[in-house]
Formats: sequence, C-alpha cells, structure tokens
Amino acid sequence: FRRNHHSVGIIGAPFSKGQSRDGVQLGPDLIRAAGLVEKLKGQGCTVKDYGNLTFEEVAKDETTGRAKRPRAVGQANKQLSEAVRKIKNEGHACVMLGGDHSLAIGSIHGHAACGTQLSVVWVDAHADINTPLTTPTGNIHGQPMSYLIHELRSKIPVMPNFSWLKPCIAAEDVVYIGLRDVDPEEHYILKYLGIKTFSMTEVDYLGIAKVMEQTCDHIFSKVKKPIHLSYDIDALDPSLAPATGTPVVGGLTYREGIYITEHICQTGLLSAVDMVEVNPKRGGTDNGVRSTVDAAVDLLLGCFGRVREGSHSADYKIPDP
Ligand code: Z70
Ligand code: MN
Ligand code: MN
Repeated sequence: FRRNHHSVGIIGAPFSKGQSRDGVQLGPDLIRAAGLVEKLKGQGCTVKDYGNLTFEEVAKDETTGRAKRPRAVGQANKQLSEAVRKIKNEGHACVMLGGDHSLAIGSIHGHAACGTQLSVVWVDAHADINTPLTTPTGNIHGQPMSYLIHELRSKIPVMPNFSWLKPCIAAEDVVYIGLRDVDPEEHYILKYLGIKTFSMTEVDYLGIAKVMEQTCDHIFSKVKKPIHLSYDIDALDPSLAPATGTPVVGGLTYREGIYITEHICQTGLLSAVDMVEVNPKRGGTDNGVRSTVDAAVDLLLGCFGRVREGSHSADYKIPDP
C-alpha cells in the first residue's frame, strides 16, 4: 500500500542570521533549481509553491544573554510561523526550505499552532538544544529546540522579538537521529529531559532499520500524532554533503539518509519537513555543491512517496501488441 496522493506546500526561508556563514540563504532557490517541484509532481504529488519569505534588515541587534542577532531571528521566525500555519490550514504537508536551522523555531511553532500535539524527528549531527545561556557560540541555529520544549520554559530568558513564541513540544515527543557533535551542556539537557536519541553509535550498532522501528515505537507509544521531520543536511556524511556550514565526519550514508525518509513516509503521518543548512558557498567544488543539493532533493522525494523499488499507477496495464 502506497500513498501517492501527497499534497505538498513549499515555503522558502532564505535566512542566515542564526549562524555566521554567508551562503545558507541561497538554499531555497538552489533546491528549487534542482527540480524539486517538477520531480514531486512527477511522482504523483500535488504541489503549491508559496515562494520565498522576505526578511527586513534589523538595524541594531545586540546580543542578549549570549544569543546573537536575536531580533532578526525572532522576527524571521514569527513570519515563518505564520506562513507554515497558513500552509497547514490549507491542507498541505509543509516543506520548509532553509536557510539555517534556527528556522525550525518558526516552522515547528507554526505547525503546532494548528492545534494538534506533534512528534518531532530531528535528523542532525548536532542536537541544537543549547539555551541562550549555555550556547558556546551564540549562534541561534544551535538553540532552536530549547525554545520549543515545554520542559525548558523556565531556562529561557526574555528575548527581543520572541514574545510571540510559546513552547509547543513535549520532550517525550522528540527523537534525534545522527548525533555526533554534542556540547557537554546539551548532553546534560538531553539526559536531564530523558530525550530519545540515536547517535551515530546507535546507527552503527542497530542499523538504520532498527533505529527507525524504535523511533516509531517511541513516538507512537501513546497516540498517533502528526510528525514534523526536521532534516539538517549536515546529518549526512560530508563526503556526500560537503556544502554545509559545519560538516562533521562520520555521518549518515546516502542510503541511511534516504531510508529515514522512506520509513517516515510509510507511517502516513508526515505533516511537515524542514530541509536546512544547505550552503553553496561552503561545498568546496561545484561537484560538492551539486552532490549536496541533489541529496537534499532526493531526501524530500523520499518523504513524499518515492521508493527505490520503483512504483506504478493502479490502472497500469502491459500494452497488448
Ligand atoms: C554548536 C552550537 C550547529 C549546525 C552547528 C553547533 C551547532 N553546538 N548546528 N552547525 N547546523 O553552536 O551550539
Ligand atoms: Mn541543525
Ligand atoms: Mn547540524
């Protein structure tokens, strides 16, 4: 049984101020230029492209706590949250093309604003769960989960342009896959909250099939909630996806990366996807950039019905001579 009637709404968020490297704002247009919309339609999806958000310059944006550029990040995510809520209310699975991973704040908030409790599957080399007070870099793309999780509410200081944001995710509804570069403070937070994590060690030990089985056991242990898949391209090995701000050796293979999307698609509960941290100014070579962008497109196709065994429409018949 296959679901090929996905209706997909795409929103581009060309935003880079959750980190310090130029180029990640080019992600949405690059992923589109690689044929995302046409390929989704080619596999039977209905697609509506909502275009890119536009973000205004924020003149004075001083650090609060240790968090850098809070006003720009807060404002951009408020806009994104409203856009994602609209796409969900119009009945689509939402695809958010980043941009840096700070955008998960608005994407998940807007998704959750539709009313139902969500599960979050976070595929990343990094946990992105520093608070504005634990962050070693100040970059908000290393912090989005801390703003979203109910259990960390009392640990988040008041931030300019963040007053619209309320935590909307329970720690028990989060699963991480692909971790291999976690700060000590983040490691404490993950253990303290009892969050389910499959680091690269578990991927090695269990294999990706068991990781996905256990991921679904965990997120479906009570009720079946819609899934928000937040996919940082740096989860993949840098040999495959070098065009990203913080490549970390020892990542997911292409096959492991794709298997995650196929398995999540099969649940029938995928409701929103983020594809973030593709940075064409980082890949080194044209081939490196192309490989990274192609991987991002293939992961999104896997989310919406593409299967490697191939497929056919229900009414296909072998032509008679
Ligand atoms: C570090 C921090 C991070 C991505 C780097 C790094 C976080 N833990 N995320 N690259 N995509 O700055 O908080
Ligand atoms: Mn990330
Ligand atoms: Mn990352």
